[in-house]
Amino acid sequence: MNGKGDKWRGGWTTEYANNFNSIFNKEKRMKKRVFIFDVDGTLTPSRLPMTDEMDRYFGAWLKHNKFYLVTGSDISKLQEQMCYHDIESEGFFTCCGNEFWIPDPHVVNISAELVYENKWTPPGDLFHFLEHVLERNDYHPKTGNHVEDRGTMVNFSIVGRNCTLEQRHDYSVHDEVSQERNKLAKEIVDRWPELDAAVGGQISVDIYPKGKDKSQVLDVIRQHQITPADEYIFIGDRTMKGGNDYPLAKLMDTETDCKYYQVKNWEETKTILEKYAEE
Ligand code: M1P
Repeated sequence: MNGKGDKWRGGWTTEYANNFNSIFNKEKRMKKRVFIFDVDGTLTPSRLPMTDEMDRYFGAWLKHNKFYLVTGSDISKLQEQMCYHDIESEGFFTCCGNEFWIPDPHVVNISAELVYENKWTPPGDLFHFLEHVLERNDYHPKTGNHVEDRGTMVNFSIVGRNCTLEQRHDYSVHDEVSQERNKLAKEIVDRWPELDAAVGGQISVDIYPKGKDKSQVLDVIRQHQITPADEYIFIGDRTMKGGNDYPLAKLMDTETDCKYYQVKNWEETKTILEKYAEE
C-alpha cells in the first residue's frame, strides 16, 4: 500500500480502511470520558488524606481527564482528604449527593460554590431510636459524637466519630464479624420505609430520605456536561448491596454509556486509571 493515491477508490481494501487514520494523518479521536469517584477507600485510605503516591499520580492524571467526586462525607472531611485536587474537579457531591459544589478558587476557605443542597429534617423519633441503639449495644469503647446531623442526611456511628484510628480499625473488624451496621441499616429501613440507610465508610451508617442517595448525581452530571460524554465511569469501594455506592452502581448498570468498578482500595483505583491511560 503506497498511500491514498494508490488505486484510489477502485482499489480500496480492508487494509486501507484499517489504516485510515494514518493514511489521512488523522489523530484517533479521543473518547470523551467522565470519571466519577467515591473518596474514602477509593481515592484515599479511610478518613485519611491521599497517600503521597496517589497524590502525585492523581495530580498528573487530572491534567488530562475530567472527573467528579461523590462522597458520603461533608465538604470539610472531603477537603481534608483530597490534597486540593477537589479544586480541579468538574464538581463534587457531598452528603451522598445531597449537596453539589462547583470549585471556585476565589471563594475564601472552601474554594467552592454550593449549587444545591437538599435540606432535610429527620423524623424526631429517629434520634430517639439511635440513642436507644447506642444504649442497647454493649460495644466498647463509645468515644462520643455518635450522631452527626449534616442538614441533608444523618450519620450514625456506634464507636463514635471521636475514635482514634486504632479504635476505628478495631470497630471495623468487629463490624465485619458481627455485621451490625448492615443489620442496623435494615432495621432503620423496616421502621421508616420512607428512609434509606447504607454502610458508607468504616464505622458508620448514612441515613437519608429514600432515593436521596448517590444515584441522584448521574442526571446532574449529564446536565452539567455541555457536550455528552461517550462514557461515564464510576469507581467506588461500596458498590455491593447495602453499601452507599450501590444505588449509583445499580443505576449505571442499566445505562449503555456507563460503567462502574468495585475496588478494595486506592491502589486498585490507580491500576484502573493506569489501564485507561494506556488506551
Ligand atoms: O465517605 C465515606 C464515609 O466516610 C465516613 O464514614 P466512616 O467514618 O464510617 O468511615 C462518613 O463521613 C460517612 O458519612 C461516609 O459515607
